Order: sequence, then structure tokens, then C-alpha cells
Amino acid sequence: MSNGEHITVTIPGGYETHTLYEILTQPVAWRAALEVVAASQEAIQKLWLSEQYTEIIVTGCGSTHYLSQAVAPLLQQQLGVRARPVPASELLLFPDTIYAPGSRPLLFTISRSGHTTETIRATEAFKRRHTEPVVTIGCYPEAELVALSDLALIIAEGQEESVVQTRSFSAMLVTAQAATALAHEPQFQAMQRLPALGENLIKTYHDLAKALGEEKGIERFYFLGSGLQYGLASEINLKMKEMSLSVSEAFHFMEFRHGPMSMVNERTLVVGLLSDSASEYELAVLREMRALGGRTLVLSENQVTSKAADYQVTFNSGLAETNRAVLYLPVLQLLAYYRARANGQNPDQPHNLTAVVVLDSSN
Ligand code: F1P
Repeated sequence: MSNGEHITVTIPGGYETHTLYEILTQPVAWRAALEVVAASQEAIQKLWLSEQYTEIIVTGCGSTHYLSQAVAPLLQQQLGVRARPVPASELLLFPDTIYAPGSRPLLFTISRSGHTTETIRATEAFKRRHTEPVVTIGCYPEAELVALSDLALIIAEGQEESVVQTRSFSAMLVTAQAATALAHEPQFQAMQRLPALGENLIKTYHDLAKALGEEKGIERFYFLGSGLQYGLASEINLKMKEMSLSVSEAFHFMEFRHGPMSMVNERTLVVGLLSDSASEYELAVLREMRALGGRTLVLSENQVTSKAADYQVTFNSGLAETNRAVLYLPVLQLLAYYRARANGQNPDQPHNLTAVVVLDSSN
């Protein structure tokens, strides 16, 4: 990808598409992300310990907005500082609804390309208004956003040919998780196991994702995630839309009962990204959706009773919830990928989309 114009690039390893290659090789980018954080340990810990800010605003667009929804609660839980996700367009166009008078916010920007106009303009506007630091996570070292930032964590191995974010998204998530884990050693040491866990997960559940993706009896998808998992459910929902053009939505677990469950029938797959802390409440929702005729796929650290799950993906990672979020992604990215193929879509060239949204001054 070179900032949006498309150049035909041979697919490494003879894979059928760049997207499949990038999904299957993402643990390599996770390893690189852990190395980048280790190399920036001093600067990151200095930032976490500095009294320069009173809150953290996490921002991005599209996939990286959903990544912000996963990173903000993590930053607040791990650092004990108020943190919230805001789409870059809202930050740019409605700043007074975001920045409280007298607040000293740190701006945390996330962008695969580092060239998305809304995120660039929101950061420029932030710097005109505030003196607090700007941190960025991305995949391209020469990007404009890097030049606007005080600390840049760049994962070149996250770079992709596909328009849709898969390997980049997960590598940037590992970067944010590892950066906060530094404040809670030995969490960072434990996270070194993630690449091997990812390789094993892909090997073990690739066939299940393919079978469910190609399953003609399923017509609509609902992705449920709460707490640290809501942003991930939103991202996978976007993958299902971007790649396969399917009927798909994301909700917080308990919110699903308050109306959306009216859509559940025997052609529905309800996917649960189970948490540790609220699993009893979440499993109850899944049991009810099965009783309404829906099928359920549960992703969780430990095996769950079959009453709640038709299909299961179990991590057995031994990692804390704040360190293992990336494990929810590969199997669900493959589910969306094979649904796209089954719908005759080319995941490398999703309908109506470009890799970077660059706006000219009039819009
Ligand atoms: C953000 C983004 C992607 C979306 C599409 C257009 O890009 O919205 O999430 O899939 O590729 O751009 P970035 O700011 O993260 O580079």
C-alpha cells in the first residue's frame, strides 16, 4: 500500500490473496510490536509516570477508531488515568464537546497509514489548543502523523497490501497492550508468549472459521463484546461488512437483549467475545439466543459449557485479560474472509473502499 494508489504486488507464499497472507502471518508482526515496545521502554515509562496530563483521549478512524475503543478502557484500567475513545472527526469538528475547560489531555492517535486527513487535522488542532504530549501508534515511519507526535511506536511489520486492516490492527493492539503492561511487570514478560499462542490458534481453528464462513445456513452475524472486548467486537463487525458485505452488527452483551435480539432466528450466528470478569452474565445472554433458534460461537480463555456454545474457540493462554485481547482476532478475521469468498467478494479490493481516506480542503 503506498498511500492509496494501487500497485499490483505478487502475493508472498503463493496465497490466493494478500488479505489471507496477512491474516495468517500476523503473529510475526506481534513479535515485532513487542520488540518495538521493549526498545521504547524508557520513553513509555517516563510518559506514564509524568504528571503532564490529567486524562487521555484516544483517536482514529474506521478500524483505528474501533482500536481506540479497545485501547482507551485498557489505558484507564492499567494506568488509573481517565481515558476515552473519540473518532477523529468528532475531535476535529466538535472539540468543545470533548475537551473539558481546564483539562490537560494527552492525545493518543492510532493510524495504520499515518496519513488519514481527519486524524492529521484533529492532531494539528489539538497542538494549537494544548501543550500536552501527542503519542502515535502506526505502521509507516515516514507518515505525517509521526512528524506531529512526541512519541511514535511504529510497527513496520504491520504494513499491508490489503485495503482492510488485519495484521496492522492486531500489531497496533499488541503495541498498546504491551506499552501498558510495562507498568505491571511481569505482564510484559508474559506477553512474549503471544506470537506462539497466535500461530497455534490459527492452526487449530482455521478449518472452523472456513466452515462457518462458507456455511450457507447463516445469513446474519452479531458480535457481542463488553468492557475491553467491545472495540474488538466493533472491529470484527467492520471486517465482516468491509470484506463480505454481510448483514452484521456489534453490541455490548447485555444491550443485545434490549431490542436487537428481535433479529435472532435460525439463520443467525451470535459470536461472543467472552470476558473473565462478567462471563456468567455473558453466557446467560448466549444461552437465551440459542433458545431463540440462533447459533453461537464463543471465544474465551477457558472452555465453556455447551449450553451456551454451538462452536468454541478456547485460548488457554494463561494471560491476564489486559494482555491477551489480540487472541480474539485471527479466527474472526478468517470467518469474515471466508464469508467474503463465499459471497464472491475479493477481500483485497473491498467494495467502494480505499486504503486511506484523504480529504481535500473543501471536505
Ligand atoms: C483508517 C481507515 C481504515 C479503513 C479504510 C480506510 O485508516 O478508515 O480503517 O479500513 O482502510 O482507512 P488509518 O488512519 O488507520 O490508516
